[in-house]
Amino acid sequence: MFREENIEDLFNGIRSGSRRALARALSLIESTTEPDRDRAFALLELCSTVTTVSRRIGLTGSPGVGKSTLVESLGLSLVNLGSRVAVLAVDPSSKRTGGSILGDKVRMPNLSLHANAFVRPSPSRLALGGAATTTRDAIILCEAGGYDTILVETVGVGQSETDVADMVDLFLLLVLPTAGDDVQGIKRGIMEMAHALVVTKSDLDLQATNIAVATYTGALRMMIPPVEDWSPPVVSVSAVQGDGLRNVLDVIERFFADNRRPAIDRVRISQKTSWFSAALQHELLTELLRNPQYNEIMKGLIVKVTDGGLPPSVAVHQLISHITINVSEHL
Ligand SMILES: Nc1nc2c(ncn2[C@@H]2O[C@H](COP(=O)(O)OP(=O)(O)OP(=O)(O)O)[C@@H](O)[C@H]2O)c(=O)[nH]1
Ligand SMILES: [Mg+2]
Repeated sequence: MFREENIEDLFNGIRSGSRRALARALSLIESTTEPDRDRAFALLELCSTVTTVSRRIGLTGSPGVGKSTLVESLGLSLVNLGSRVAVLAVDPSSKRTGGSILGDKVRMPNLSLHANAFVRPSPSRLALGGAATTTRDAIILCEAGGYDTILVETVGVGQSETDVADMVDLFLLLVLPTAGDDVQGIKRGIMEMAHALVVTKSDLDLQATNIAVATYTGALRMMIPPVEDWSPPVVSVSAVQGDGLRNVLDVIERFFADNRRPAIDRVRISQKTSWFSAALQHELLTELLRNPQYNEIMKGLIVKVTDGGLPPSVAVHQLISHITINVSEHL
């Protein structure tokens, strides 16, 4: 559907800051047709030549905790401070094909009207490389468009938090001011991944908020921080009233201070390595399933595994042997 458009023109459009061009480019990388995929890869290669010093910030937390509301007020503060802000949503756990439900959840009416903001509610469909891969590519496109701050909202539960933590620099975990009981409810793993905890909706109950901040601060002290030179702070905010927004902005400023850039860059390099492995695994499996010959062999092996008592490890080994023989014949 994008065949008529010249990729260099699209790239130049993105570079010139056109939101329309960026939106079209994001649809292109979500497309699953073969010609579109080739064009998307060409575009991504062009975009990866652009270096933008950026801040990639992920926000996660249970449904309704206040992620979108905070993203919107934070985004507005950041554009007023001179940043260009792009908002993306990721839902790697989602299997649905339309983006309307997700779109409803990340609307942000005020921020999306701002000239220096770009809000992309959702991938329009689950792309071939998986939603996480598409979001990573989307970050590259937004940065090529000169967006220096990328806010990624996690939508959906499950694996998504881990996926998002692996694609951003600063990972924020949002929690409700219900203190005590909640600390038990939040998975330790996700708390250990967070670079900061944000207690939301402080306007609802200031006392509960203060207790929550103290409780979470205590809980974090017992945990290993995700990076060496950073102890995760706990801050509170009312995104609706704006109280405490300064606290979150301070965390962002401190985290992205110039002297922390080398550490951030090192993390980005290791993220790229795991991104490569994840994308490779995904693509290899997709290719394998698409190939009729291997598909047949696989079906036969599955029957042997389920009915014939063939151990799965042996079956995998047999399949891999077929592939390596085939590859070496083609060399
Ligand atoms: N009182 C109060 N309500 C808030 C605040 N922030 C968000 N809310 C409300 O909480 C509800 C959920 O907010 P969202 O921002 O949509 O939460 P979310 O985490 O993005 O939700 P999902 O995307 O569905 O997981 C909405 O009704 C908001 O108006 C706040 O600071 N104070
Ligand atoms: Mg939301």
